[in-house]
Amino acid sequence: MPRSLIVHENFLSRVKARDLPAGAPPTPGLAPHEMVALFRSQCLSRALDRTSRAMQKAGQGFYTIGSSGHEGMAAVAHALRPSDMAFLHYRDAAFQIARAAQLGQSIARDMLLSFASSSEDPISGGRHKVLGSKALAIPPQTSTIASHLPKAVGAAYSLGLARRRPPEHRSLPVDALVMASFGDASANHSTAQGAFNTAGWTAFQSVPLPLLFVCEDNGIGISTKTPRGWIEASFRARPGLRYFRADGLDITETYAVAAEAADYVRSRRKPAFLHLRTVRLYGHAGADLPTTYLSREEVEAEEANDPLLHSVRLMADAGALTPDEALAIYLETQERVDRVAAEAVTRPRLKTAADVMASLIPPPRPCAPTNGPSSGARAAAFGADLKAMAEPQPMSRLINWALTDLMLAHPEIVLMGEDVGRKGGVYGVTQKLQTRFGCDRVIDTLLDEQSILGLGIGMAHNGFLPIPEIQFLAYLHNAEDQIRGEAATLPFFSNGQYTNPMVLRIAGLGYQKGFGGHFHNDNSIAVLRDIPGLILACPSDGAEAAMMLRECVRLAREEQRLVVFLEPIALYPMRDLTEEKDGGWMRTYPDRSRRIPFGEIGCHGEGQDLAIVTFGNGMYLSQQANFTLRENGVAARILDLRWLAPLPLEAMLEATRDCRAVLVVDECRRSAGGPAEALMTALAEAGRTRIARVTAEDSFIATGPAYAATLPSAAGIAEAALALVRT
Ligand SMILES: Cc1ncc(C[n+]2csc(CCOP(=O)(O)OP(=O)(O)O)c2C)c(N)n1
Ligand SMILES: [Mg+2]
Repeated sequence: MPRSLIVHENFLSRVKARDLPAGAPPTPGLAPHEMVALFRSQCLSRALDRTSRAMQKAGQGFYTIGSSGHEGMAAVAHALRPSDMAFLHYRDAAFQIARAAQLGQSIARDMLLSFASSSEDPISGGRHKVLGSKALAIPPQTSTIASHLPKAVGAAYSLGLARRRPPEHRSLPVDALVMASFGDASANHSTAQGAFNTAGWTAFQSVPLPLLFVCEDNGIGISTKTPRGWIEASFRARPGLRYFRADGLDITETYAVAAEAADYVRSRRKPAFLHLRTVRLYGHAGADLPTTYLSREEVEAEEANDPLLHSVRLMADAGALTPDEALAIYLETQERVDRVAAEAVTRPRLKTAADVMASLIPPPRPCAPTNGPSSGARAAAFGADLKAMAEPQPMSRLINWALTDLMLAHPEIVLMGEDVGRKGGVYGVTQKLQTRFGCDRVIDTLLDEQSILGLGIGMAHNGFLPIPEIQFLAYLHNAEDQIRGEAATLPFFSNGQYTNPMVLRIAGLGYQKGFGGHFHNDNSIAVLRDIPGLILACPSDGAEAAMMLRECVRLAREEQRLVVFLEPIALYPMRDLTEEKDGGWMRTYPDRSRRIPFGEIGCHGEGQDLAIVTFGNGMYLSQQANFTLRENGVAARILDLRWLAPLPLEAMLEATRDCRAVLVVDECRRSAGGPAEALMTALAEAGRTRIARVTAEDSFIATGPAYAATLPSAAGIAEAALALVRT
């Protein structure tokens, strides 16, 4: 017999026999009608679990991870306000149901539509069985363990800043708190540990962070037990994080302790950790049989502690409801859910690729028009730099000025990253910005890339426009799930209702002379190119960088896009093109009104013998190679792709149509997801035959004299170009 049926039969027979589990008397705090309301939420959660399994069996439901045993979360919801943003553990159906009840809504049908993957599912539009609701301030979660915790820290941080500087698209009330729940095994994940540490680190400095962590401790993660006492031992005394503990099987105690914790978090504006004991009924998920790794006695002991049975006892003790009345609610809830489910499975489902992909790209949002800063505000911010604007400058300086103008124009922009503030960045790109805009808007974060990205995502949830920085591309990789798994999927799984627009600046790519080796010269962008919906921009000179950055901010601010702005480190200080002091790679600051539209490529020259298609450092090297080509009578044009994801393939084909040959120059690795692969494919598919490519080797980058040995060179480009035109 399936465990779900055993638990159900147990409930019926034990309630009928008044054989209820022992426990403490009700903790005062909940009125009788509140207890009954919470019990109703618990019953609905339980019924939905059972129905989801039945739906799956009938081929009408597709995902059955359940909440049975965790229904005490209804009492946590009751202790919070429905506007407190909640990033939920996947077992928190009871929380969502109880929150809906706070607003007088029933959410059963919505959730059944989600189980049925119906396109009418209000949260994901049929893309996943997720908890979530825009009206209930519950963003949908991916199933990646703990990955929602860094952004919960970010959202909580945003509350303090929003008090001082409310952004135009603010979504959270001034006195809100943020809640994030997770399992006991998840608490060990490095992502979770990073979030606890960041919360503690922040609170330790008395920076406001109204964040309630809720650990639902059922003692196990799939089949691996959490050592007894581990959660309490590790969280009882963490700096900056107040520990609370409650028995999640008892709704009255859970409510009382959660209310106390919420009050602490809200009034002190400090983070707390609520440790809630729960049980896990039915095993981990649909196909999991707990008896294959736990003894029958262990499984039965958990089942004997069914929280619904505890609620029946507590309500009887409090005189709120008799066991027979409780039983009637349980049965009638199940009947109602079955009835609604029978209708939900008849609703339409997603069918085509276009249906599925409709929410990959978030909808635009209206933004208040801005005329930009007054000349007085600019003069005050730029100071002596204003004069220097008439002179050609290297890229790092022009990016700094573009950031300054953007921050003057858009008060909701906030920068965050390691060393971006006081030091002004490793390469000085963010120099003076903290002096210009204050510590609130240029945040020196702690050293944790997941926390930096989580801060950005969380702040975007509350209407800020984050511009986080990752110090070097190689260090994106230990945090990339925050972009790949979280930021990029949010519009998709919320049917465009939740977004986290941002412009993520990353210093990257190779060619730094005498510095770094691989970890400071990472030339792989494969992990950014394959993320649906993400825009990847890469400028090649300072003026382009300024104009592209403006477009990136517009894309994030107005179109809610997730944008990565990849800054070629080696070109930051570049002044000369071919000879010392020729100043050939410096540019003057383009007027504030000038932007380069998304998808527009750059075209240098009109030669028809050859088109060189490239980007970033490849632009610089190809311009050098062009001198050799001209000497050899080859008329070339050089195309700057600028946008590496999605690649502007149509524009590239159009711009090379009248050229006799096309050479792709790609500083990424030859067979590792660099743009050249897609470009060569597009050219071949378009019937172009005289095509070739120059790429980096499939290698990491060395330090010292061989720093560029594995990368395309100007000489190599010229050689490949001449070979191609002479074929
Ligand atoms: C990063 C990541 N690794 C592995 C998994 C697979 N997985 C899903 S749930 C789970 C166990 C989680 O246990 P716990 O946090 O205690 O939550 P519970 O299911 O017990 O409520 C694992 C390993 C995952 N979803 N994400
Ligand atoms: Mg667990």
